[in-house]
Amino acid sequence: DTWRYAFEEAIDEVQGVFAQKFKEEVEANSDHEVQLFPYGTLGESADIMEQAQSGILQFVNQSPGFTGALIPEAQVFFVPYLLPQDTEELNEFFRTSRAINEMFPELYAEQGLELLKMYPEGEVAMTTREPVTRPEDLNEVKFRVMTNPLLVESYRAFGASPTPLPWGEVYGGLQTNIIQGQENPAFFIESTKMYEVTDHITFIGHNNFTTALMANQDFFDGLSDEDQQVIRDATDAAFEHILEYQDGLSEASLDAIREARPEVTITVLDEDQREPFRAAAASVEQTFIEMTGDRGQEILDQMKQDLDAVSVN
Ligand code: 6CS
Repeated sequence: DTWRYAFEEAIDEVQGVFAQKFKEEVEANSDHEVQLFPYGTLGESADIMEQAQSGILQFVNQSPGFTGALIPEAQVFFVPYLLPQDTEELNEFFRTSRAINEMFPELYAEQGLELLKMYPEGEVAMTTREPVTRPEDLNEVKFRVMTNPLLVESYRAFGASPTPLPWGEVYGGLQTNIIQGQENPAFFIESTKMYEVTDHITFIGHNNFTTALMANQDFFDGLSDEDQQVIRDATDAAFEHILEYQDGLSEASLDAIREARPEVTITVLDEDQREPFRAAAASVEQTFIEMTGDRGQEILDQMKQDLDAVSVN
C-alpha cells in the first residue's frame, strides 16, 4: 500500500531531503510505497497537520513553530538562547535528549500523533529592511513569526511588533511592506529568495530551527512490529543523513546569497551586542512557564539537564 507523507518545504529543501531519505529507506526495506507531498500541494502547515490527525495523511513533518499552537509545551524551542550554537553539541542533544525522545512523544500522543523524530534545520537569522544591531532597531518593525504565542512573546521582548503569519504570506508581505522582517535558517532565506525582499541578514545566535516528523497514531499503532521497525529505522537513517547534509549548508547558502545580491549585508552580532537580546530571554522563559505550568517546567528542566549532559564546556 501507499503511505502519504506531507512536509512544510520544497522537495530540495531540508525537510524534503529528509523525506526523500525516509522514502528511499522504507521502499528498500518493505513492500510499502511512500508518496511525498511538498509544501503547497496540500495547503499550509496547519492544513497538513489536520490531515494527519484525521488520518488522510499517514505522516506529517511540522515544526514546533506551528505545533506550539496545538501542544503548548512544544513552544519551549522558542525560549531564546536555550539551544547551543555548536553543531556537534546540538546534534548530540537531539540524539540523546530524554525530553525530546521520551517526554515529547507522550505530549504528541495526546494529540493522536506518534512523534518519530525531532531534528534541527540550522541557525536562525533575522532578515530586515534596515540594519539591526540593537533591540531599538526593531522598534516599529512588523516582524513576521510562525503562528506560535511564545515566538510572538520573544519578538515582543526583542523590541519588535511581532506578526504571526503562515508561511505562504511571508514573501508577498515583505514585498508589499505589510511586514518588514522575518526569521529563518540561511538555507531557507536563500532557497525562497527572501534576500530579494529584505536587505539585511543578522545573526544574534538566539536559536536553531527545530522541526519534527510524526505519524498518525492510529495508523502507526495498527502496523505490525516489523513495519513499525521499518519506520523507526528509516527515521533514524533520515536523521543521520540530514545532519550530514547540513554540514556547511548555512555557509554555502550565505555565499549563494552574496553572489545573487551583493548589496545584502550579513552580520553576526558579537557578544556585547547580543547582551540585550540575551537579557530578554529570561522574561520569555518566564512566560513559557506561565503558559504551560508544571508540565512545561518539567520539560524545560529536563531539556536543560539534557543540554548540560552534551555540553563540551
Ligand atoms: O518560516 C516558516 O514558516 C518555514 N520555515 C522553515 C525553515 N520551514 C518551514 C516553515 O514553514
